[in-house]
Amino acid sequence: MEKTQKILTAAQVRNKTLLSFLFLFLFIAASVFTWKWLQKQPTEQAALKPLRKVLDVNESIFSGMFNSNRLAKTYRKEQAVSKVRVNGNYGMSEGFDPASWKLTLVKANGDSLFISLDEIKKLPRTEIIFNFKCIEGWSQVTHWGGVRFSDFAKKYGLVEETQLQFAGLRTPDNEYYVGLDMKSMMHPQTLLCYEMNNAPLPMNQGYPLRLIIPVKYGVKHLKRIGTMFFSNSRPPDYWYERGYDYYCGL
Ligand SMILES: Nc1nc2c(c(=O)[nH]1)N[C@H]1C(S)=C(S)[C@@H](COP(=O)(O)O)O[C@H]1N2
Ligand SMILES: [Mo]
Repeated sequence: MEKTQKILTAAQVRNKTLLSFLFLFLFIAASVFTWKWLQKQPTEQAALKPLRKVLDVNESIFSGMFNSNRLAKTYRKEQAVSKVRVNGNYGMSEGFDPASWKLTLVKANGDSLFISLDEIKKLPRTEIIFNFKCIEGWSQVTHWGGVRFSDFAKKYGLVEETQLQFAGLRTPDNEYYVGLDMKSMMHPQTLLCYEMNNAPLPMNQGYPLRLIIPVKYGVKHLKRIGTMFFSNSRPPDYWYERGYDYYCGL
């Protein structure tokens, strides 16, 4: 078959060109308008309100899809790095006395339990080697040991507590704090962690106890847990207050 070529007149070429430029102009104008409009919007938790709305909608979609049986990919021991990056030192203040540390566990009725590291070490020990991801864009395969939060909850009779929607964690000096949805806390790969690479957790990695929660980005893996509490409303969250997503799911 022979191809028929349409020959455009000079006037037609001019019209098409004008139309193209018109579309380009409209597109740029709309972008500038949207950008200016966005800048004028109020903020909510340090994020512009419309953007915060997008984060919240994403959260409701992804938390609705959350499946506790879906596990993060795990690796072999040899794949774990020996030089583990240290990132984020909020709440890791100098005056900390590890010898007098106990985990403060605030029960739903307001009573507190004070639990030593030795007691935590008596609970069933488990390990995980997974790819630790920070929202800054780096990731590392790392190896951790500790007790599953779900086993810990069983041992300490946290029945009422684990029916609440959130857990809140904070450092002993209250400088760094995170909030976590209970489904992610009860996920089988979520650990109260006291070992790294088969050795006690180093001080700068959160000694004596940190959270390891592979279904979340690094920000939520709070180092040096001081207090843990439970609630039906979102506990305060350090990076959420500075404009980041609350959920931070992977
Ligand atoms: N107490 C405390 N925990 C924290 C942080 C922090 O600043 N302070 N930073 C978080 C962030 S952003 C990341 S990526 C991981 C880094 O863990 P690492 O230092 O063991 O690599 O810790 C998280 N836990
Ligand atoms: Mo991070």
